[in-house]
Amino acid sequence: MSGAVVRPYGDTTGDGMVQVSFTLPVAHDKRGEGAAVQLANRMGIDPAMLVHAKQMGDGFTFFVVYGRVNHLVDLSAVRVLERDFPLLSAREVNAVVKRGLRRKLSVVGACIGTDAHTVGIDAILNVKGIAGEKGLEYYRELSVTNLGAQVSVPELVEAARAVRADAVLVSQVVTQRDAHLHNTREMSAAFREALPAGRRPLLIVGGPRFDESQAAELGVDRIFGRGTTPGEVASYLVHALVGRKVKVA
Ligand code: B12
Repeated sequence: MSGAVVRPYGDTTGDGMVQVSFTLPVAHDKRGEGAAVQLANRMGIDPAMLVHAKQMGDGFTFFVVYGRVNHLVDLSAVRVLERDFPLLSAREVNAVVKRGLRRKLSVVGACIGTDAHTVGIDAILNVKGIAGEKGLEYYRELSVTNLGAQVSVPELVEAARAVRADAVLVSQVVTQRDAHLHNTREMSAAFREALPAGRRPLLIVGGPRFDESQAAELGVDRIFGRGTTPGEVASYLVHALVGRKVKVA
């Protein structure tokens, strides 16, 4: 890559063109369209072209705006959480668990609070998996309990105790009023209260709108975001729970 500074691309390299979409609480008329352009200008998009507008119901309009920004991104100043554990095959994961734990590694998963979006946690846990990878149920040395949707925190703690969970995997997809953050904090506090440090399971949350760098702040061990695959999760599990003690063959 040439240079550490980049700018967006639309028609010609480096022209700064971006496209954004948003909804305003306005009717779809000339004034509403003007409001959308003004908002885009204030976001640093100038000139801003309104390319799509559609009324979403009484007094709400969805807009798409295309235009130029002058902002640059300094790639050397971008901070992200890189994967800091090796990606293992299912066979390697099974071998590490078998040698390191000498019993099955127990995992409990759930969507907590009022969240009923189970597709994400099912993609990680169910045999069918996602993106060509089988889910954790496929791993011979993992024992998976999937509690499904709308599980309360006390129910989750109880289930984790009952199966002596090594890890608890929680999914949070709904982010309205920061529900995913509140629920995660409630869950981690409940585990801290219910179990002493040495007996507490590894706490993992996942969902498309989490910031992966917020784990410590939310009281969990790891956060997984958009596009996570079961293999990444299984590899992390053995890294965090067994891998440090046992070398992969
Ligand atoms: C399918 C769907 C539904 C289905 C859910 C069915 C089911 N059994 O899951 C139904 C129709 C029931 C539904 C209902 C609702 N939904 Co809905 N839904 C969606 C939709 C279209 C897709 C979500 C999905 O399945 N993604 C596919 C999976 C594979 O992706 P994923 O969840 O991100 O999971 C991956 C990663 O995030 C990660 N991951 C996720 N969880 C975990 C957990 C762990 C431990 C790990 C390691 C990784 C991990 O790994 C996964 C695989 O890569 C989204 C919009 C969208 N396009 O995303 C809206 C969306 C999530 N829904 C939304 C809303 C608002 C609702 C409702 C409130 C609507 C209503 N007014 O009734 C209800 C709420 C119901 C409830 N009580 O939760 C909003 C949420 C907005 C917000 N900011 O919170 C969205 C974003 C739509 C929107 N743009 O408005 N929904």
